[in-house]
Amino acid sequence: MIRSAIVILAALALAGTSVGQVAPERGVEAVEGRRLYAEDVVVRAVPADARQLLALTSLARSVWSHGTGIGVEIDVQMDRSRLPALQEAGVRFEVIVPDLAAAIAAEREQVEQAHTLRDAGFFTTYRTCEELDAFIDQLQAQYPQLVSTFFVGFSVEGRPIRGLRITGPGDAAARPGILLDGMQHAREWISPMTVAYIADQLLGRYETDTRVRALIDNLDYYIVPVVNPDGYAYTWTSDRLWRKNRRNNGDGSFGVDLNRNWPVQWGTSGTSTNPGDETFCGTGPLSEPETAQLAQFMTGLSGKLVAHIDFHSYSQLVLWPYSYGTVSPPEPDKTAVTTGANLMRAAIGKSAGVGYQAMRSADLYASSGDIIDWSYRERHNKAFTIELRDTGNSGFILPASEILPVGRENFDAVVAMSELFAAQVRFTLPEPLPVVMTPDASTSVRVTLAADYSSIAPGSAKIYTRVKGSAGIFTPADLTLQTGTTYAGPIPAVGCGSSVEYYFEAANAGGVVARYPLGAPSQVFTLDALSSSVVVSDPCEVAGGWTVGAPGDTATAGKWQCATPLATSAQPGADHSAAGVNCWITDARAGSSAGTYDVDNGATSLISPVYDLASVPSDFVARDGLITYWVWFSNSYLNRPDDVFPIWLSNDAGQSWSVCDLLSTTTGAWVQRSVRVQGLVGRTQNMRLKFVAQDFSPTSTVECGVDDVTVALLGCQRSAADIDGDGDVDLDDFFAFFGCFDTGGACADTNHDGSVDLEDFFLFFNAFDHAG
Ligand code: 0X9
Ligand code: ZN
Repeated sequence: MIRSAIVILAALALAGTSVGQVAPERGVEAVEGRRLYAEDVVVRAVPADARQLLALTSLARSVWSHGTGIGVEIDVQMDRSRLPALQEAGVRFEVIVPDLAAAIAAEREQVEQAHTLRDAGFFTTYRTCEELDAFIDQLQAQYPQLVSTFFVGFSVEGRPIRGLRITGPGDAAARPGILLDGMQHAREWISPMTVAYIADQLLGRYETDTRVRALIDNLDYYIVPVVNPDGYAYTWTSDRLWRKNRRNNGDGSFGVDLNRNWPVQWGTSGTSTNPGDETFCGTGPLSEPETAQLAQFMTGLSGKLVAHIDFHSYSQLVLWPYSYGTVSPPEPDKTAVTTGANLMRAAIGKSAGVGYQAMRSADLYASSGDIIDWSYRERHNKAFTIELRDTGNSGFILPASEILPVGRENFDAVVAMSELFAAQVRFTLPEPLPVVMTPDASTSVRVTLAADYSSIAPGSAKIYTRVKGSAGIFTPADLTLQTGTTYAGPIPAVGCGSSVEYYFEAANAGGVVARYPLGAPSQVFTLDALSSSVVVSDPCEVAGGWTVGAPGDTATAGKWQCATPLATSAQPGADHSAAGVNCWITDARAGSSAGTYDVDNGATSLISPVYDLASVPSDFVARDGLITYWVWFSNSYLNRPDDVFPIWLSNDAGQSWSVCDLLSTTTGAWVQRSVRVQGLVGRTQNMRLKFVAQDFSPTSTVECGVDDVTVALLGCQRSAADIDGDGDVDLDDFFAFFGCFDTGGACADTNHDGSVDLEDFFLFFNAFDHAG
């Protein structure tokens, strides 16, 4: 574990240096009324003691991370002339934004440029409050069946706070509601864009995406992109880095931190009673019209809301209550919010392989008066804060090119979270559902049931199945309780090439029935019965054919090697398989501690040989490809955001890649994972896998392993009567056989003995008879 080279190691703290003796504030010059921050940088540090913390906060022009503590990472904006003083105070720091003014100017140029283009998409650049309001109206006009707009109230300066409600046709009165809001903090420009993007996608996909349709038909979304319109306007006209609202505090200072103004433990932790401070909590709980009216709006929905996300930036985090102090909600809520947060984190990671971290809000830092504390405790919502990209390279000045990727990954999070909380009975999976089943053999699938504020009605837990394409009704079978709250349900045997459609159902003690997937029975899970024909079975005993390293790899230690791993608390002591001793592992050595030979300072890639999934044996009809592998993943230190383990799939020998799997939490064992190829990328003769181990933090320990990779075709044995090889036996085959038989053609040589005779005739008839 090597400390990043840009960290400046200051000399021993000089006794008696006063952090108060610094140059008078500079950089407040403005052009056209806008603050320039001409000399500012952003530094990141972990204060070792109270004195260093004081140095950091007192030298700062603005503290960018709003929880401060000894040993807690902090980003602060300061005039570069103050860096020597920081160094003198003994603070070890790194400069993460070397020229803030340039970053702001570049962003401004992009925004102005994009605004001159008539047909630029809405999400190609940041949009003003007026543009976001117009966007709400445009969505309403475009989807009048699904959207109605609402008005939350007026800001301090009299700007309207507006929202849109999305729900499907029919009576929405009984539908649970989900609230999404953004922009409590003015400088976090990515938040309203993300919230608007989610609204846009929910609507745009209603007609075509069955998951989204099921959500909108069963839920009632309330979406407020801009909670703090005054602060937001001010960041456009005057100060890009303004955080609070624009309350005139009467002492020459402006602004209340809206996310310190909510009534749970108001004014007690991580907040300031000094009006000039960035985290000023206001003169009382809900003293601000923005918070007071949003609270009133939420209360007015009287129990309809079940879940809530408050969007912020930056740090890539999914946070669950509480914020004010290190207490958790009582069960079952704690399990519900941690499940929700981890589910969102996983969904985000799957989108583009970017890691977010899930944790209790106060474990990041404690702050009171936070909206999610109130939303959870007073409105009983499963409430979350999402801190969007990035982790500090751009901070609040996130390039506009990130709007879409951030939108996409968070849209996926909202879909996952909505599905989890929409139903009264919650269904979760103890392991991924199977991706394929053996033909002619029954199997079972497992699901975990929980009922908030209630219990599962006895006898109500069922699995419904039917053969796909039969258009018949679903047949129920009991789910049987296995361990804890995990149930198993039977899937009947079907022949090769057939599929079973299924869904789960259960009622809570109140008799409210819920189904999983949410849109069942029009939306169902499908399990295909297919045989596999193994193409490659690689025990990973030798490195041959594999490639270690890819352009862009930055790891300086812990690179992949094919070897026998030596056990540490983070690394397995053996490969996975009984046969052989080697596997792929990120530096097999153990060293003096678990972190000695782990991955450090970036990513290391392992690329598989090329697999051929296009060539099919003549006695097999292929329908898909299946790649199965065993992996080990260890990620200490609270799973730092970037340190996920993505697995990528290519069908063009590595020219382009799609994420096909992602591990984000320590496995603690070798685990098997399976990926179906079709639907992700097409099946070609140029398939490759890429395993990317990454550790961006010098203080965390990451180890990854790969073993026993199996690549197979999925399909069915070709019937002797399938003359045309199209996978089914029908009249076409019947006529084709006779055509061949008449002329003695090889295609009628059913037994492949070189001659066409009566034996072939009987073999064909037997196979034809038994087919289908
Ligand atoms: O401090 C805040 O309000 C949020 N962070 S931000 O940088 N966007 O200002 C964090 C909200 C979650 N609350 C706590 N972690 N206490
Ligand atoms: Zn914020």
